[in-house]
Amino acid sequence: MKLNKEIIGNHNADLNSRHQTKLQFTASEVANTEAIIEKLMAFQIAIPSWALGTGGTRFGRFPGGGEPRSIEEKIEDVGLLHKLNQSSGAISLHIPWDIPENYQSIKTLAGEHGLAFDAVNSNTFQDQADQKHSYKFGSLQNVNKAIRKQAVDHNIEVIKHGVGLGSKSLTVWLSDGSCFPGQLNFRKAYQNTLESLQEIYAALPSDWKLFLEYKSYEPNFYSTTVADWGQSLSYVQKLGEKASTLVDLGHHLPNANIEQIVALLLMEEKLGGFHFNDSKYGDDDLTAGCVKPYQLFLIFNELVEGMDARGMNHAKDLGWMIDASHNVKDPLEDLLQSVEAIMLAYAQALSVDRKALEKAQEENDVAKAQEILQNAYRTDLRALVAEARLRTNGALNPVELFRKSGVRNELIKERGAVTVATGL
Ligand SMILES: [Mn+2]
Repeated sequence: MKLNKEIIGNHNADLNSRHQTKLQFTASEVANTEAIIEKLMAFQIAIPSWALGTGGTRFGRFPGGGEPRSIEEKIEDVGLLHKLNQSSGAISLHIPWDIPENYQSIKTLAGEHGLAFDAVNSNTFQDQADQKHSYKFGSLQNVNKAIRKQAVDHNIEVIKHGVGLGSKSLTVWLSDGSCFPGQLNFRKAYQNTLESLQEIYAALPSDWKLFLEYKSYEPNFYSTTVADWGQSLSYVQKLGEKASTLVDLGHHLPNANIEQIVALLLMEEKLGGFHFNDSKYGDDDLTAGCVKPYQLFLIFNELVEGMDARGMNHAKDLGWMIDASHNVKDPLEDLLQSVEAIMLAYAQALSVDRKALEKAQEENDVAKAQEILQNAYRTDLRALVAEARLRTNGALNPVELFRKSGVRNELIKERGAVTVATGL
């Protein structure tokens, strides 16, 4: 199903006068609204192919209707999101859940929806039906060289699929680790992993990047071989300049200072990309900004400051992706909410009075520094995010239009009430 321009135009016409009132008020409160709107218009967040269907837990899964059954339908769903918010112009594929058979036709379809292919993701945390060796005791770290080679070959195959689609980066997340003390020699596990990563790195095209994602625990509960940003940094520094660390917001131990991690990785020129989500306890994969919106703002505050310090292009120089799962919400509504929360946090960070903050820091004026940050966070900038959508022919209120135009019912009619998207 395709939302046409007329439907979006009518929706915007209905909401426009209220929107203009809010926008004028915001412009009277914030100094640089035009510059912020322009940056928001350029900013794109990749949607992962595995987040378009209902997720689940190890206890159960309660699928919704009209979920995408193929890579083509996943592209159509991301196309719908992009049409609504004009900020979801890329899709991140997961191999082997989404193996493209005909690169050209998939690329053409994505092009019709205005989508690019973001990072491709490998999977050595599950065993596939046609696979010779099991990853039960790890993949790139495995004590068995034949298993390590199988995992390396899989990653190289993922790169080939990515090249076919025009992707420019590979994200590696490893579940490797151990469940019990004594199970693993940590040093040997590190060395095996490094050697395996070096083989994958050697297969990267010259204009590609490798993102090494870390996660503190789960599925292994005693040790994880790439468990935190320090361990990821240690690997990517040894690999070379095409390798960098990927920060997934849900992959930290409770109360970790993620904004500080981000600032230091940027300083070291080793921050490659992001997986946005939110959490209360662990890797909850909740909607971005739904539990800790102030933390999301503080992270963006460091990103904007750090990228500007290095003269980086906000929209292009880092990989921005969502990594979330939806157990009880419509996945498309949830993704629209995540993108909105990310755009809002970015807008708030852009509105921070940098000169005043620097002055307060230099003078050890702690109360003033807090005032500056909280003022930016507490000023309602939703009208700026909406205005960026309006100017790019998106919808003023994407979730409302998604509901009112009956998109989900149309998808159920097309695809059926009982469909299961590939993935988690
Ligand atoms: Mn992730």
